[in-house]
Amino acid sequence: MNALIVVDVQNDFLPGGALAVADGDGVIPVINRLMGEHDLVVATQDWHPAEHGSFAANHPGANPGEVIDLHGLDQILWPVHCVQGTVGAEFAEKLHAHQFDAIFQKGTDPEIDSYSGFYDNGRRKSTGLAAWLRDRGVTDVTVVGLATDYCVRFTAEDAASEGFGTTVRLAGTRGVELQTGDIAKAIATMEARGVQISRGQGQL
Ligand code: VGL
Ligand code: ZN
Repeated sequence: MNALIVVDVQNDFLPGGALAVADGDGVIPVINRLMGEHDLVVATQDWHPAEHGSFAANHPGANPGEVIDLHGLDQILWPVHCVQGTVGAEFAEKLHAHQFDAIFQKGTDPEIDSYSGFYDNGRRKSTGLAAWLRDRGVTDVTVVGLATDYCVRFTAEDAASEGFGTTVRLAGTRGVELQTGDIAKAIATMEARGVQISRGQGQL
């Protein structure tokens, strides 16, 4: 059994959103097509409370892009994004979300961020995604969505470390690229950690 993991294809990560990823909406037609080629489709949804510690606005004097220590972990500060219940947190309108078999929300604990769909950044709590996949006999996963250098990367690395045959389809991903080269570095790190990279057409 294989599953497509659709990472954070939410309005705030699309052009015009609070944490817009360049050409973020370019992943939508690719992902809609890939849904039909997989046995199961699961989505992750970045789902923060307004008081989330990853928001620069919650740290007086701090700006997005700065790194702080958040309860013992390095945390990049982001603009306020994907707040629970807001339009920005909803899945992209053109995404075929009715085809999702399950949705795993993450980033709900204000004290810790969660880039991976499997675990928070401190690996303290699981979302239940690995067990959900295993219970259904899934052995292989394809990871797509936003953003290549954050949530796609960490989700794919955790999938590989959980023992799933893991492929990232680059045509179905776009990255933040806070610094030039971040996407290329993320791809190299994923590969070094056992993730297969499917280049096809698309970014890099
Ligand atoms: C993401 C930064 C903050 C992502 C989520 O989905 O890649 N990046 N929250
Ligand atoms: Zn977030």
